[in-house]
Parts: sequence; structure tokens; C-alpha cells
Amino acid sequence: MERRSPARRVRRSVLPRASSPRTATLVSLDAESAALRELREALSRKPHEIPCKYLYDDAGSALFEQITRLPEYYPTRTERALLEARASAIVASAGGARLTDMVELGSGAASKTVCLLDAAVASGGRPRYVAVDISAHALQRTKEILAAERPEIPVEHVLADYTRDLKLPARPAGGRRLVLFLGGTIGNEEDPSAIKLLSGVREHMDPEDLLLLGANLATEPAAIHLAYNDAQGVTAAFNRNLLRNVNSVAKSNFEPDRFDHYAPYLVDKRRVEMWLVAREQMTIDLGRLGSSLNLGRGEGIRTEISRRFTRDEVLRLIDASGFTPERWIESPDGRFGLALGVARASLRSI
Ligand code: SAH
Ligand code: AVI
Repeated sequence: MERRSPARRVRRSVLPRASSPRTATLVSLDAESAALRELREALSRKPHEIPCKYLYDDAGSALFEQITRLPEYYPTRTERALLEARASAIVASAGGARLTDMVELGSGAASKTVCLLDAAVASGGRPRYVAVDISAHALQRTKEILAAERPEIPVEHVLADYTRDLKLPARPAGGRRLVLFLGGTIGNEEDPSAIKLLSGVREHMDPEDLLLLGANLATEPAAIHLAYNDAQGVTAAFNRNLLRNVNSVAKSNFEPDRFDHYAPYLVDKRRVEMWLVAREQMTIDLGRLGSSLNLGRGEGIRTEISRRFTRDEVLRLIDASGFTPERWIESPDGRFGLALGVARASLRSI
């Protein structure tokens, strides 16, 4: 990456119009400068990277929702079936009628969560649903889906980056919270940042609150590969769209169509790596990042990792983050697991 003059570096452009599709949390100058710092740092790494949260502007959130309906993308339907089959048992372990708050991190369209809310109502509770997401579009979809399907459930929204500025509404006195982190999104983090994220969430919880964590498990490499290389090219469009979001945030001039989507499953690392690979030599003006990026033909930018875990790895992860593992539920095909953990008074594991 080449540095530009300091004068260029400090230049600030005006805030976006309300209709701008950019990553929704960038509503303050602080958040904007943090985003620019983060992008500058990630793009100057070798290999070059862009954090995967930039996948989720309005267009990206809509594309992700399309991905969840693709025949090749098995995680969503596998997790949905598991949640539907075990909702009552999960809610019973989480306090049944005492469950007052269901908080979902990275809620997306929240279409899988309704069965847990139903189970809480069936057990005599009156749960409130709190959706936390970085994408205003995703939160709007959550609102629409819940208003249409369960108008009696009160819904609150928190537009936030859960790695950075998480705030949760206070828990009603005597109540209990169940925090949901579903979809296998934890697999988009390496261990240290996964533990940092979950420990940060734990700090916002009270002892006895619960965490339900959904994780993708190691399975047939060919099935995993297909899930990220679908025939209709929706995942490729989702990946390339990240560059449009970065252009919008940084006023850079990435041309998404000059990049190939490349998403192999690396068996030894047990993870998918999503890349955007330059089709030809190019120099990208990074706009407000104050530099340019030279890419040779075939050189790539890593945009996401998506890990496949073992049961023990997931349980160790929640334990290391301040939750005592309480229950493990696995899909019959062994492709997806749900770990239920209880927030410990102390962050240390036993
Ligand atoms: N839980 C849903 C959606 C998963 S997609 C499901 O299982 O289908 C990941 C979701 O997390 C997206 O809605 C995205 O906008 C949100 N997200 C990603 N990074 C985030 C961050 N740092 N802070 C808050 N939300 C984030
Ligand atoms: C949100 N996350 C769990 C998805 C995944 O599978 O890692 C994002 C995604 N990337 C490509 N397809 C879907």
C-alpha cells in the first residue's frame, strides 16, 4: 500500500444521505474514523484483508438472506430444524416462564428465532425480543418478520457493532436473559477475537443469564465447498458487494467486476476462506484511507473466514469466555451444533 500526503489523509467528507446503503453503524464521525482506521489496517496486512462485517450493507444483507434460501447453503435449514425440534427443551433450560429477554446478536432476518419465542410463550413467559445488528436493513427485516408473524411479542432494536459498542437494555428485575448468537457467525472469527467478542457479551450479562451459540461443525468438504460456491452466483455477488460498501465508506474506487470470487474449503484449517482475487494488475485509489493499493494479477483480498468446529472446540470457546457449558445439541447429520452456556459470576473457568 502506498501512503499519500498527510493533507489528503485528514480530508473528511460529509456524512452520507439517509438513503445511503453504507454499513449502518457509521452514523457518527467517531464510528467513521474508527472504520477508516480499521480498513486501512486490514488492507495493509499481508495477505490483504477486509473485515467481514463490511459484507452487510443493505444490499449485502439482502444477498445474505437469499443465500440462506439456496439449496447449496445447508447451515440455515440445518440450524432451523434443530431449533424447531429442541425449542421447548432449550427454553426450559433457560428458565421457562422466567425468561424475560431474548437477545439476538447479528439477528439478520431473525427467521429462525420465532420458534424459540413461541416456546417461551408456551411455557407461560412473556418474552421481549431484542435484536442487535450492524445492518439497519437486517433490523428492519426483523421488525417486519416479527410484526407479521408474532405481533404480540415486543421487539427492541440495537443498531451496533457487537465487537465494539454493544449496549443492551436492562433486564427486568427477577427476569432472565437468553442471548442468541446463531447462524455459525462465531465461525467468522479466529479464536482470540471469538473469545474477546463472547467475553464482551458476557460482561453485559448477569450471572445465570444464558448464551445459545450456534456453530458449524466439520463435515464433508464437498458439501461445505458447494455452500460457498453456489450455481446461481449469489455468494459471489455477496462477496463482490463488499467492495461497493468499502467504496461507499472510504470513497475508494474498487471495481468489483475486476475481481473473481474464490472460496475454497481448506481441510487442514477446517475453514472456508472467502477471497476476492484481482483478474489483472491494478492500482486502487483508497480515497479517504489516504493511500493506494497495488494488486498483481491473481493477488487477493481475504474477506471472510468461516470455520468448522468440533463439539469440544465450541464448548472450550464458551468456557473460556465466561460461560459454563450446560447443554450440547447436535443435528442428526452432525453438521451443526448448539451450545447452551450459563454466565458464570467469575470469568475464570473452573
Ligand atoms: N443470525 C442470522 C444472520 C447471520 S448473518 C442467521 O443465522 O441467519 C450475520 C449477521 O450478523 C448479519 O445480519 C450482519 O449484519 C450481522 N453482523 C456481522 N458483523 C456484525 C457486527 N460486528 N456487529 C453487529 N452485527 C454484525
Ligand atoms: C454469517 N456467516 C455465518 C455466514 C457463513 O457461512 O460464514 C456468511 C456467509 N458467507 C458466505 N456465505 C455465507
